[in-house]
Amino acid sequence: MSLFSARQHLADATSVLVITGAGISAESGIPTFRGEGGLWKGFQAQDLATPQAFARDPKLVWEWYSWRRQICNEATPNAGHEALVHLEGRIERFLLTTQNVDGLHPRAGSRKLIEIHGCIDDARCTETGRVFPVEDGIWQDGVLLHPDGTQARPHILWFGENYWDGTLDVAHGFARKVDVCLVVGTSGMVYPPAALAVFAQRSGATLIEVNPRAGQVTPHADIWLQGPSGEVLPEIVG
Ligand code: BV8
Repeated sequence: MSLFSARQHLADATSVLVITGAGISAESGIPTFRGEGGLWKGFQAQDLATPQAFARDPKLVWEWYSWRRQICNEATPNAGHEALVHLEGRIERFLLTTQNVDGLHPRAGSRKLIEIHGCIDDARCTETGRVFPVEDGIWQDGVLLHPDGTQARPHILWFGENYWDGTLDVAHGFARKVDVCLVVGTSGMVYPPAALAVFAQRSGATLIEVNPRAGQVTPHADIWLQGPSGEVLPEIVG
């Protein structure tokens, strides 16, 4: 019943907001943050994904991101990523807001996309704020420098950092008027993005969640499709 109902809502929708988290990339072999074998296992978020951690030990933080970047670059988009590209192609007003930094959505072909936490393939000059591809940087003693020799950091939004202009505010504005908000593969632990789905629902959207396990969004979902996104999304996108 839920699959049919979700498929019908998406078939009738003229505006859809999709919010994804690490779970959509699990079937591509990229560990999630908080699941078994997750990225945080053995590490603590506050030890690595914060400005304080980078100031304390930039080499360790670069090492962690280099290890993750290799995993991401070796992974390929799965049927869930591809289903969202198909959905984008047939919905008049569409926006995909991802918390993921793995680059799999753009590689799958998603274009109406905001990577609110940045992308693991990008770095940012700490002096000028210029964003550039990590591959164009210069590695020196385990830390990356901008081609002009100035220090750089991963272009990733860390805990305790405010969202950049044009990311969460754009997603929030879009969420004010959507027929469907589709939440895929997120525990809903991270704020403010976690509040986006409920905001969309309160503004009139039908809230559909795709996740094999219940999380913070599930109690609010109008429809909870309990399964892996690589299997469920192709079923409901039609
Ligand atoms: C901010 C980049 C204003 C880094 C990330 C106390 C209480 C509440 C909130 C706070 C608090 N203290 C501080 C805060 C705010 C804080 C926050 O939310 N902390 C939480 C964790 C307690 N947020 C911030 O700091 C944000 N900024 O608030 O600005 C401000 C300014 C100054 C001071 C204060 C506030 C910035 C947060 C951004 C952090 N950066 N990513 C990196 O990637 O290295 S967040 C990080 O978590 C990832 O981006 C990740 O995507 C995100 C969310 O995690 P999920 O994607 O949901 O991943 P997770 O493993 O948790 O879940 C995976 C899900 O997939 C599970 O549900 C699982 O069941 C499911 N799944 C598994 N397999 C599948 C599947 N689903 C479908 N199919 C499958 N096959």
